[in-house]
Amino acid sequence: MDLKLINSLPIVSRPRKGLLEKIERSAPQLSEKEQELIKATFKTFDIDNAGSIQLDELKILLLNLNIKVDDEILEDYLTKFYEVQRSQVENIDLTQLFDFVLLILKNQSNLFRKLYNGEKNDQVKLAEIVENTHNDIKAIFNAYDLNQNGFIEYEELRELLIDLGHDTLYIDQANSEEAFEDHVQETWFEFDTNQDGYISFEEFIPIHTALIDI
Ligand SMILES: [Ca+2]
Ligand SMILES: [Ca+2]
Repeated sequence: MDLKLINSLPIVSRPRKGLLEKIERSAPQLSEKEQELIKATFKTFDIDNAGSIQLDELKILLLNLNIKVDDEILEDYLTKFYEVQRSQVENIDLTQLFDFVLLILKNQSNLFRKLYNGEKNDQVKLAEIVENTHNDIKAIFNAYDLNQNGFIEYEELRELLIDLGHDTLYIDQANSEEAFEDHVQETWFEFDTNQDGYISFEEFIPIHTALIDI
């Protein structure tokens, strides 16, 4: 693409921050499905029915929940957990385990949490995920790559923005149906940086920072 063409492209501002800030982060809580799963897994580890399991079993237990956490990251979570518990416990009961899993899940973006809870579709494989942010973004990317061609197209981006609640937000704010469509278009032009009609994974990463993980 030559410079002249680039200069003739519309200058698109970032989505207005003030509006985005109005999208409330829902208070993270474990869904019933998550609680049931954790409870069942906890029971299989609590062999003597003591109502608690040893912390050194935690990593394997988490793996059973399809939550893959690096040793180093697990240490960080444990440190945080001890701070909340105000002691360095050796055993963990079910309530504490709920808190611990929630602590991990809280570090995921809201959209990711929706996907995790199967609200969107089953394309997100839990095991791929909690490991790190990159996988988290990849999982969201894959979930919205509805036709699975390795790119996000216009309609797929629109779908993502709807799931983020931007349709209601923009329509209410401007009291016009078109406001949301304008927003989709602006977002599209801003993030399809090489203007090839597709948003690649590399182009998608800034979307995550700007829109999703807020
Ligand atoms: Ca696609
Ligand atoms: Ca592109």
